[in-house]
Parts: sequence; structure tokens; C-alpha cells
Amino acid sequence: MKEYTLFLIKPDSTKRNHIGAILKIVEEHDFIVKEMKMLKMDRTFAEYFYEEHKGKDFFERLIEFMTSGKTVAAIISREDAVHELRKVIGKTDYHETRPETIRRIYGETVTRNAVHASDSPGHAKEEILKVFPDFMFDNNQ
Ligand code: 3AN
Repeated sequence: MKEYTLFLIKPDSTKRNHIGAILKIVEEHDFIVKEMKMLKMDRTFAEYFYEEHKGKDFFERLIEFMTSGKTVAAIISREDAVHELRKVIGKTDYHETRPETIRRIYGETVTRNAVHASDSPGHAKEEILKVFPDFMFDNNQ
């Protein structure tokens, strides 16, 4: 079934001019970019986006990083998009991922790990609406 997921190209990647290279990998895996914008998260928005991690030991580091520069946000579509995009980006810790994953190629640390992709269909819907509040989902979403 066609599905939507949220994809972020994080501040480490935008600063190092990796936007095009990362999107090329995504498009080569048959994902379609439905919507895209560049934003600079402020603290309020970053804390809202990552609210499930509030209280964790890495939370402050994560918020500082995500507010340190610009992020590219995109709604990505494909069959089984959530699961398939997680495979293409690799695990949270870039050390643990397969060599051809985006995080292994472009990630620097567990925090500065190049990109984000939603980890479940429920989260995808929530995250898309946080970043693109006016997005109209199809009937089958
Ligand atoms: P993912 O982005 O792989 O879905 P989450 O949602 O568990 O991972 O974590 C969100 C972000 O928080 C990660 N992308 C990473 O930047 C940061 N993070 C997660 N776990 C850690 C950790 N143990 N130490 C530092 N940062 C972390």
C-alpha cells in the first residue's frame, strides 16, 4: 500500500552541502518527494517535534543540535514507505548500520546522524502534521 513518511535532512548535512546527495539516494530507491521545505527549528518547535524524548539524557544535546542550523523537511511517498525509508537511512547509531546506508555515509555521531525518518506509520502521520499542518492525506492513509 502506498504510504507517506516524514524525512528530515538534519543541520549537519545541510551545513556540509549534502542535501542533493542525500535526496539522490532517496529518489534512487523509488521514493517520491510529495512536499519539501527548509526550516530553522527554534527551541519550542524542536521540543514539540521530539516531545517523546523529553527527560532522556540525550534530549538537551538533541535540541541544541536540531536548533543549530537549517533542516530540510520532506513528505516522502512509496509502497511501505516508513519501513523502506528506515532501511535506506540505517539505524540511529551510524556505527551499527550497513555500509550503504545514508547514516553510515553521512553521519558523524549518534546525535549528528545526518537524517531522520519516521519509525512507524502512526508516528509518520503525527510527524507530518507537526511539520506540514495543512497536508491532506489520501483516503487510504
Ligand atoms: P531515530 O532518529 O533513529 O528514530 P530516535 O527517534 O530514537 O532515533 O532518536 C531521535 C534522535 O535522538 C536520534 N536521531 C539521535 O539524533 C538522538 N538520539 C537518540 N538516541 C541517542 C543517544 N543514545 N545518544 C545521543 N543521541 C541520541
